[in-house]
Amino acid sequence: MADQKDKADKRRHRLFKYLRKEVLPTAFCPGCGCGIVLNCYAHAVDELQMDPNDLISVTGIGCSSWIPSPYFMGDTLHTTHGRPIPFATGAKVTRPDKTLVVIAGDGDLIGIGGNHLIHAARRNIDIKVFMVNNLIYGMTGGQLAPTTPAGVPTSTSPYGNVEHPFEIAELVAAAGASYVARWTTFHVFPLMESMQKALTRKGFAFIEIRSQCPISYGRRIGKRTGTEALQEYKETAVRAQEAAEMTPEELAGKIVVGRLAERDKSEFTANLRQLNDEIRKKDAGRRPEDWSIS
Ligand SMILES: Cc1ncc(C[n+]2csc(CCOP(=O)(O)OP(=O)(O)O)c2C)c(N)n1
Repeated sequence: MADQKDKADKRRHRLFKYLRKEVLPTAFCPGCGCGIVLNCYAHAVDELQMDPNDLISVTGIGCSSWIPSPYFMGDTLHTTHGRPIPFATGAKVTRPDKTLVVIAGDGDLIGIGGNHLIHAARRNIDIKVFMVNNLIYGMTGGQLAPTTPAGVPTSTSPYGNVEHPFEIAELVAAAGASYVARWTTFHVFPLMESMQKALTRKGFAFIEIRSQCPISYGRRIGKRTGTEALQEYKETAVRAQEAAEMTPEELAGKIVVGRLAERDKSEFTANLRQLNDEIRKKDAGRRPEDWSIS
């Protein structure tokens, strides 16, 4: 028993170095999934034995944006709502030696920031995006998001949502990302392994993490606790291989989890650097009056 406690203490102590202690405990609501995602991220970095100083974690605005900033210890950029991907792109272009990680919400990344997400996937920029999808705008009190399921009442659709939600992981895969997966906060070990894969794989990597928001979302669908959401994830998750054999009717109400895409393609910032080097070599010694685009 004492031995077990000792091991647990050591582990906790090891993971503490990834947290900004001066801002703990977190401000997340009871039952929120953001703490689970933070835990998985710290474990993923720890198990890879990455130096947190080699990481730049970037985020936007929202509850899930607090996972990297202020809670994760390391270099962080807390940017404006919807814009973490452009900031991360700039950082990657100027500091290709760093691993760029974006952690933000569905409102941030596919609501206001949707265009940045699909174009970063298309360009295959070497940044890792972990999107916490709680199906709502959590921080601002539960407004409709582009991920909110049809029929669900929200503060801006009190009689129920009349829109169709995005299937974001499938959208990002179709846009050309080199690695795409979906997990939930119930699937902590596969999620952590998937984060490790994303962190070590070159190119644009995207993980959609279905996560619970009992306060702004759960209570509107009669699920007021985090455990009810985890139970739902456990019961409705279907592995991608199994889902491939199922009909759309059988898949209704299910969450397809696992790896959804993996492909090799050239990476944007490397292509950009190579082109820059070639042009510099070619143009060495040319005077401004010699410039012409022909
Ligand atoms: C330009 C701009 N528009 C709107 C807002 C208000 N706002 C802050 S957070 C947020 C939504 C957050 O939702 P999400 O990204 O899903 O994160 P969550 O809080 O659910 O984790 C909005 C609309 C803002 N801060 N800036």
